[in-house]
Formats: sequence, C-alpha cells, structure tokens
Amino acid sequence: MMPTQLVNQDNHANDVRVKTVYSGGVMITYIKHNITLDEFTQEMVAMCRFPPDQVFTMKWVDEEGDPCTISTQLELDEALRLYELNRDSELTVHVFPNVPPAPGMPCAGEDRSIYRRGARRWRKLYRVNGHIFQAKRFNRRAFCAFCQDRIWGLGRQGFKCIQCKLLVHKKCHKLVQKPCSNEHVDPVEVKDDANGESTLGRASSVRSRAEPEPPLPETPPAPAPPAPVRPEDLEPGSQRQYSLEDFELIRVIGRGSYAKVLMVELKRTKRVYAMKVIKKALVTDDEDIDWVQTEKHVFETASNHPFLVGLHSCFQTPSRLFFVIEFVRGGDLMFHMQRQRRLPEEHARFYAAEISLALHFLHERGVIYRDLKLDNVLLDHEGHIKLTDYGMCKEGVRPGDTTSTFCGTPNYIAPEILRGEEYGFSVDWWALGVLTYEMLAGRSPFDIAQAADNPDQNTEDYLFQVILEKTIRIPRSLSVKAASVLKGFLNKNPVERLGCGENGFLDIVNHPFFKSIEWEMLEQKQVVPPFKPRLEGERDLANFPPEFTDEPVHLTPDNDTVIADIDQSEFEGFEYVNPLLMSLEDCV
Ligand code: ISQ
Repeated sequence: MMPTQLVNQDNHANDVRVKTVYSGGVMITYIKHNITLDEFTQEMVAMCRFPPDQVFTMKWVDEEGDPCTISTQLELDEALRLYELNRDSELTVHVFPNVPPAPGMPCAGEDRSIYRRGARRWRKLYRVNGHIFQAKRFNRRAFCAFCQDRIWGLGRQGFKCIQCKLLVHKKCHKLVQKPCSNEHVDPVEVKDDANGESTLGRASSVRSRAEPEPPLPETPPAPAPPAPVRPEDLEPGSQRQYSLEDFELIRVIGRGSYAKVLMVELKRTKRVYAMKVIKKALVTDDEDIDWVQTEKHVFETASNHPFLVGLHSCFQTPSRLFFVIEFVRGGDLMFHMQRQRRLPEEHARFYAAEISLALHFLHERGVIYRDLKLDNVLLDHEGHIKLTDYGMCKEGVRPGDTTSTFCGTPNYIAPEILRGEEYGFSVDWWALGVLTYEMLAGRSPFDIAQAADNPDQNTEDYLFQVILEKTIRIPRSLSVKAASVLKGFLNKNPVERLGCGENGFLDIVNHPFFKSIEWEMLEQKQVVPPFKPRLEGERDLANFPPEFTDEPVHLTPDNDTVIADIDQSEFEGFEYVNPLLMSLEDCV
C-alpha cells in the first residue's frame, strides 16, 4: 500500500477547504457548502479514523482565533456562512476525542494557545501617493518602477502596491511620484497596535467592512518603545508553558543566516532537544514574518511524519523567537558527504527514497519544501533521514497551483524559478535530482570550481546561467539506472521532469532505479539503513561540525536599543506547545 492520499485531488474550486486538526495531525479535505451536520460528522470520523462509537467534539476557529463548537446544524451553517463571507483560504476545525466536562469548558487536550497561530496577522501597508505598498521578498524578475534597477536580494527588498501592482525598491517607495492607477477598492482597516504604530490589514470581518475607512498614514511613524512580553499580558489559558528558564543550553550545533541551532536539555525531563533561536530584529524591520509563521505551520504538519523533524514547542523573549525541535543525533548529509566524498548507489538510493516519501507527504498537504539540500537532510541515530528547516516552504498549494517567488539555495534552484516562470511541486523534484547527483558523484552537477579563478565565472549569475543552459554530464561510472533517474529529475522542463507528469509520485516509485525499494516498509522505518552514524551516548556531538560545537553556547544579553525597535505585536500568538509531545512528557 502506498502512503495514504490525504488531500483529495479532485477539482474543488467551489467547495470549502477544511483543515482538520486532531491528535493524529492535520488533514485537508473539501466539503460542499450545503453539507448536513450528519455528513460533516461522518467526514470528521473518517478523517480522524475514529471508531464508530468514539465521542468527540468539533470546534471551528473564527477569525479572531476563538474556538466555536459545532454541535448543531445551525452552528455548522454559521461556520460555513462566515467562512463564505470572509472568503478565507480554509475553514479550520479542531477535533478532540472527548467532550468538555461542562458546556463552555475546554475539552481535554484543548489549550487556547493552539488556536493562536491561526489568528489574523496584520500586515504592514504603506500608503504613498495613493499606492498601498506591501513588503515582498525573493522576487527575481522584478524591476523598480522608480529607479529601474532590478529588485534583487534575499531580504524583503521590494514593495508592491496591492492595488495597481506597481513594484519598487523598499528604499525607493517614498520617492514614487506616479500616482496609483487603481486607487480604490479593497476595504482596508487600520489596527493600532501596542506600539501606537499603524499597521493595516485587509478587512476580513463584516463589521470592519461596514465601517468607514479610516485615513491611512503616509508612512509609518517611528515606533514607540515596545511593551515587554510578560506571561500575565497574555490571554487567560494561553500562558506559555515553556520559557528559556526551562532549558539548559548545552552546545551550538548549527547556524544559518537567520538562526542559530542549539542542543538543549528540558530540565524537568532531562530530554534533549534542538533549539532554533531567531533574533526578532532580523525578521522585523518593516518586513512581516510570514516565513516564521510558515515554518511553524509546517512544523505542525511535519510532526506526523517519520522523515520530517517535529516541533515540541515555541516561545519568545523580547529579543528572540525559540523553536524547540526534536533532536536528531546523526548529523546532516553535508557533514557525512564531506567525509565520504561519494556514496555507494545503494546508500544514495535509500536516502533518495526516504526523502521522496517526505517530499510527497508535504506535497499531498499542499506544501512545497523549496529548500532541499545536503545540509537540511539529517540522519537519526539509526541512519534514517529527517528533513529540517521549513522556513522556505510555500503552503496552501493545491494540485496544479503555481507560485512565483524566487527563493532557495543557489545550487539547487530549479530552472523554472530562474526563468521567472510560475512553478509548483516540480522544484522539489529538481532539487532531489541535484542532491542525488551530489551523493552519487561527490560533486554538484553545476560544479563551477574550475571557474573559480575567473571572476566573471565565479558569480551567482554565472551559476544560474549554467543551471539554465549547460547540459548536465552524468559520470560514466554510474549505472544506467542511476543515470536515468538523474536525467529524469534534472530535466530542465518541469512538465517532462520525473515526478511531475500525470502519474506524479508513482513515476518515481516505479522508476527502475528504485526497483529494490519496498516503499511501504520504508515508510514504516522497517528497512535497515545502509549506514548507522557512530554515536557514543544520547548527547554525543561527534556528528556535528566542530566549528559550531566549539562555539560558546550563551545567548548575548538583550540590548534595550535593539528591543526598542522591535514591533512585539508581530509576534503575538507565537507561543505553542505540541499537545502530543506534552502528553508524552507527562508520562515521564
Ligand atoms: C534537530 N536536530 C539536530 C540538528 C538540527 C538542526 C536544525 C533543526 C533541527 C535539528
């Protein structure tokens, strides 16, 4: 049996997309607008795989992030009516396998903080000359309408008018003379946040639509000092369960452009976790923090798959965001490849197959991973893989949907992204091709090492030109099947690429390179990995690079001036505790 097909792939343009959150994970389904309570209940039973006699409670989450029980047809109709009015992307329903002790009380396993992540976030919009600009990042084929230069870079360098779609550099937006050609329209609502700074967002409730539109600020005023984040400021029931004091920081195990990853111990249970620490100052600065939200959402989905790292909890301090993640002890594939040069085909096949299952799981749930690379493939203590780092993910992608953001790690970026085309799940199969090539050949298919002496050939643009134009040479030492799978994944045309045709994932499963893989056994972790990382004890860090583990582990004390510039309202509702892991911990 292949992995369960959880996202119904039929055409559901007119249906309601329902996201069901239950103890087994998160699932997406589509229902008719006029569904009866009986039919809806049956759908939930099927989705949560409840036995027929299971009592359970269903709650949908309104746009304020409040849970509303669905126990009558009237309540269901109301949920659907409000969903329809707001035209939200999906109706979120939480299902608890019990009933509350009394009406209005929470169910067992229900904590208000579980709803907060879904609460409305306010995007900052800047009004200049009738334009309403919103910060955008990663868009390659964009040119500034003011200075004509390309808008390029990994930060949110570009501003786009949400009305006339004009694109400008962030640095140029205040200078735009040309008035908005499409000034009108979508009602916008001013929200005064805790800092007194005006942040604007599309109105999404009936009440705010009916209200007259308040004037918008020309540019945001300087923020007032933020209110410190204190537990007592949070809503009742949503107090964060974890804080920095709960953890002992043991070692640094990784570092990226935005984050540092530590190995930590939860003092109460003595369990070890990875802790990803992000400085808020790096994700605010006039930008919104979509990717932090995305990372959190995907973490929640990922917690249900053996080949994806799961989330334990999230919390914050005035200066930092913390993701507490399951600790994966065997190090990453980059670390191992640097010591092995190239892998035997059998090993590469095993890793490629497990990675394929992880990608397919994400794709079925509407997520493009977009950052597959050796550094993001971790090995557990037995040698099974786990993908990490979901900050680049694109969520909410339905079959056939496309997106156009320019992102990824240069060496792994698919040609369709470089061409500025709309793209979909195909980009992950391309990246798997690059990674499999690296495992088999011990070098990148776009190795431009020999070009290192020529400054013209040592640039990102040159690499992109190579990815777009150069025919990929497969080493003759590889088997015919390995060469074929690489050519399949590394097809520059996404329509013809392996995994992207009509049969989708099945074409990968049935490819001769993977003939020896028993896919069901593999997904159950029943296949013994070809390599077991050497580990002496639970906390052995021999598989992590010394350049990280030798670093001092402390976090620099908060700097008041830096904190004063942080808009804390951006991070409201970040706290999270994975209910599954919590209940496991209670058993300790
Ligand atoms: C979990 N375990 C080890 C290393 C990690 C790096 C990043 C994210 C999670 C991790």
